[in-house]
Amino acid sequence: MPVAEALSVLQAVANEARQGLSSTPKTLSPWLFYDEAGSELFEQITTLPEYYLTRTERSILTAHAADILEAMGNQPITIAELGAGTATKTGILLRAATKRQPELLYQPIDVSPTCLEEARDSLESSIPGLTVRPQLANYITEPIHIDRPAGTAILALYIGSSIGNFSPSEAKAILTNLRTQLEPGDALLLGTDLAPGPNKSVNTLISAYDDAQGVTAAFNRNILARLNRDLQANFHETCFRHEARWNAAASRIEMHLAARSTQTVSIPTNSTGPSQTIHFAKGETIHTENSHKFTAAAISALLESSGFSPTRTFQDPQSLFAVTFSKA
Ligand code: AVJ
Repeated sequence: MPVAEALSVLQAVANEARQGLSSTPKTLSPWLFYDEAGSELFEQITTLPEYYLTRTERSILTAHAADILEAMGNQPITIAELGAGTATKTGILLRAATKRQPELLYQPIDVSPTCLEEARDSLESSIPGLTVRPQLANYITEPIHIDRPAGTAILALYIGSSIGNFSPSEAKAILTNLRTQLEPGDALLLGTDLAPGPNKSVNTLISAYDDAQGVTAAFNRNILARLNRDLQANFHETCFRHEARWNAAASRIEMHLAARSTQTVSIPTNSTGPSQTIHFAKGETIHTENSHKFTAAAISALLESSGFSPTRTFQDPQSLFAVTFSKA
């Protein structure tokens, strides 16, 4: 049975486009990247030589899956995941958990129905004892609900540096919202990309978001293609240049799409609302993404301010990425 996409997704796309493109500076929300084409481009990004995040987090999870599950104690667990995507890295933890208990419920929560279907199909067919119950939801705009099978503790996952997309106050709101579903004995595993340091240059960061093959540029421009597809807008994607900038003051990579020349774009009247005309000056940008990079102190402060008690942090030897285990 396919995971049904609500009609309201189209309305949400339209609302974002109308609001973000009439703001100064112009913005579009990064969740708009993840339609079918964008989700595929993101999967490609995760295999790029410059994009160290995914493979580094995978190596941390592989090295420490047993430690993480041991930190949950002896009670059987259920695993829930915010922003699960295709959940390829999650398989490491799911497999390790099914070795400790015969049956495991996994609840991936995501805005992409195609990713959720792929996750369910590939995980259920490869991990005996696993039941996948996908939830198509936007955990930013909707309250979260996690099912708790009788007698289980919840291990909530928010990995992949997804939290990096949000401002500090939004990040706190997401974790506080998640915390309402958790009780003593439950835990959160948070994956964060780390700020530049002795073994990590700003250049390493910028290259991760501006790869030589141009996959990230295509991913960024796909947001315009999506508005063309979903709302019949008429963006000329190639008239916008991909830009990745390091904003040191905010400790974040920013992605922008810069108009190569003056542009006028229209979104016609359609079922989602009235027509809109958008003007771009030469060089004007649409800010499409923030990807925050954390220090160890910033991770602890965020978790503590959201009602969690961080107890262990796992890192790769180069301190590129961190996975933090916190008790509820
Ligand atoms: C999926 C939000 C973790 O910020 O690194 C990858 C998205 N953007 N390349 C990130 C992304 C450009 C990614 N996250």
